[in-house]
Amino acid sequence: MPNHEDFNLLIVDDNEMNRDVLRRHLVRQGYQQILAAENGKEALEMLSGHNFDLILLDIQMPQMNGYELLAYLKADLKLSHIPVIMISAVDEIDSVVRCIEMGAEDYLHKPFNRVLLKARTSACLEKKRLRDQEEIYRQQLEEANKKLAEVNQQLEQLSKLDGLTGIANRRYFDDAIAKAWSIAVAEKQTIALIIFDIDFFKQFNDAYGHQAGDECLKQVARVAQRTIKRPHDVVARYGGEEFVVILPNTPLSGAEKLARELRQDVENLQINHAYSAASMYVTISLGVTAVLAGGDRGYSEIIANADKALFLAKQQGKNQVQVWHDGLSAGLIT
Ligand code: GH3
Ligand code: MG
Repeated sequence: MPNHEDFNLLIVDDNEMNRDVLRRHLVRQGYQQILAAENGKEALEMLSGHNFDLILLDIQMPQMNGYELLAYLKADLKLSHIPVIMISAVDEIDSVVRCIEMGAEDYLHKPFNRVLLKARTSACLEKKRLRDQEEIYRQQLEEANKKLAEVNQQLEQLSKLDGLTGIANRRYFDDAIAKAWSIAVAEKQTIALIIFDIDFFKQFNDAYGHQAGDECLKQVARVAQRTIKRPHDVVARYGGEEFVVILPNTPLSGAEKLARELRQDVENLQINHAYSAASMYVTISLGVTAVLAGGDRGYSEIIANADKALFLAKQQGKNQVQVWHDGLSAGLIT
């Protein structure tokens, strides 16, 4: 609980004697930081340079009277939170009601009762302190929630990335293919899929070590990302040394072309592989398929078909592209 001396008080009254009497009372109650203004204009100047916790405001003043200043304060977002106690010789119920309706916290009649002044002043300040504290907690909570949302977003991102290669992982792929498929169905578009797998990778690991194997996976992932570059395309590590590419709104011919480029790009990396029967370098085999989304088809069908094409590519000697469309393999394309 703060001490009385921590509060900043502002007295607004055109009568010097009134100001002094009020100030003396407040000082006796323990308040130390008290400023006084003799009219509305001076009060507004003080308000722009200080943070006040309470304003004790006279009603009858020349130029800007207490009602006008009160209206001004309550209309200003930066000042409206400061409690105002009206102090007036006007002892009319209408005036009290008017001030309370305008947002004054309380009302005291002049000449005021010292005990009442003390009780109302400290009640107002305590309410203000609680409101300020609440506002600080609200801001802290808001800040904490913002940070939490950022961390959650980062976690969500990380949970969808493959730890070794940094590209999308299987989980990301599972979500992405479902989304891409429903868009393709809605737009009546063709969606293509490439699944590819490093040839003789077991032999590569056995011969050059697991670390070299990891490095090779990273390089292949990088090259795939470089080759597949449309914003909605997705390259993901499907598992082990197998990768998958989603190509939304892409015809089979386009997907074949990309698959051939990809095969060439990987071979062009010229990662030595003396134990491959397909090439002197690390190579990949690719299965490609494309389908017009819709009807009673689901996306599991294109995954299965691309897999079948990949199987064929492996069977036919590896380091090649095989295409699958609607149940028929189109044969060898290198
Ligand atoms: P194929 O030419 O028919 O594709 O045969 P392959 O040897 O490439 O495939 P196989 O399935 O027999 O072996 C795959 C190897 O890939 C075995 C496994 O040790 C390796 N592998 C899978 N994931 C990783 C990885 O994260 N890092 C490394 N270094 N090797 C991996
Ligand atoms: Mg392999």
